[in-house]
Amino acid sequence: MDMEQTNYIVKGVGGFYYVKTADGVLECRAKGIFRKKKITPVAGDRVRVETEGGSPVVAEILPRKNVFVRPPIANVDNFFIVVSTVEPVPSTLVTDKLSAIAVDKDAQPVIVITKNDLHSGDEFAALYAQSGIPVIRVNAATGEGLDEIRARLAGSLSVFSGNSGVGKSTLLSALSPDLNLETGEISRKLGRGRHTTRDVTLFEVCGGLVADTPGFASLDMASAGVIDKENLQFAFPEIARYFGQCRFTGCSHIAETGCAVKAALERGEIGRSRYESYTALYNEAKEWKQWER
Ligand SMILES: Nc1nc2c(ncn2[C@@H]2O[C@H](COP(=O)(O)OP(=O)(O)OP(=O)(O)O)[C@@H](O)[C@H]2O)c(=O)[nH]1
Ligand SMILES: [Mg+2]
Ligand SMILES: [Zn+2]
Repeated sequence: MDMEQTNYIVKGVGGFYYVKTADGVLECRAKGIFRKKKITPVAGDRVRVETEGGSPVVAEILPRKNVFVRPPIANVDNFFIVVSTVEPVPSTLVTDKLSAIAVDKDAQPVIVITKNDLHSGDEFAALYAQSGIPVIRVNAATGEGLDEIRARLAGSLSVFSGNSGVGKSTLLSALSPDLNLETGEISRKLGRGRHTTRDVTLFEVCGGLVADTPGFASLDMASAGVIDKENLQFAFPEIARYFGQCRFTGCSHIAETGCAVKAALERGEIGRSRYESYTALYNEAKEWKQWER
């Protein structure tokens, strides 16, 4: 990512794209060609801007490193999965699916556990001890964990994803107090309900770009994307480690004999909940393939 030289979309709302340029943020429409090709520009896209009838328009999207459906964002380096110890309680399946999608798209997943002041996040963190996925416990009040996150933000594009109410906006405000983001408490006073962050928006934070995103309900997870069943094993770093060691080539690591992954599971080298998520996502991918045919 080069924040100095490239124009990038900060936010897209209602057919308008806000593009950060050397001359400030421009409000742009997109050229009709995108709709014809069914390409939607998203936050994080690096773009070329032209003037059409006196107004700036997004004329071209530069090649993407990756693009996510949920949340909609492109060119992601760090995919932070924010979970809270309580209210809402974390789901291992949702967390594992998001992290697998991140790995599959060549982004670095990082799990962040908030609300450690209300309940210890140690138990949830322990599930990832062998996963190879970094876990950071934060406490916005004491500042614990914030520096570890800041160190990952510099020079890259990061996104905070996770359920509504886990504290993504609160965390971003703690990292960069002058942002003044809307969080749950404030909106409750205004009687607007819990879904406080409405759009994916990029902010310049700690020498990088960070996207705050609207939280999702766990039910939305089906639309987050599906990883091909053949590729799924590579999206779980602790499973990928055993690739090529099973008796059968093309082993699904579900029911075959001589499976190195199942042996590692029995030895305790792979977390039980992680393996359960793998099998759930494998079955999902299998059904999805049938749908497609
Ligand atoms: N006790 C405690 N409360 C927290 C912490 N982090 C966030 N909260 C509270 O949790 C509520 C939701 O926080 P938000 O930051 O708005 O959550 P969000 O993930 O941005 O939610 P959406 O924008 O709806 O996706 C607010 O009332 C916060 O004050 C924490 O570490 N400890
Ligand atoms: Mg928010
Ligand atoms: Zn196997």
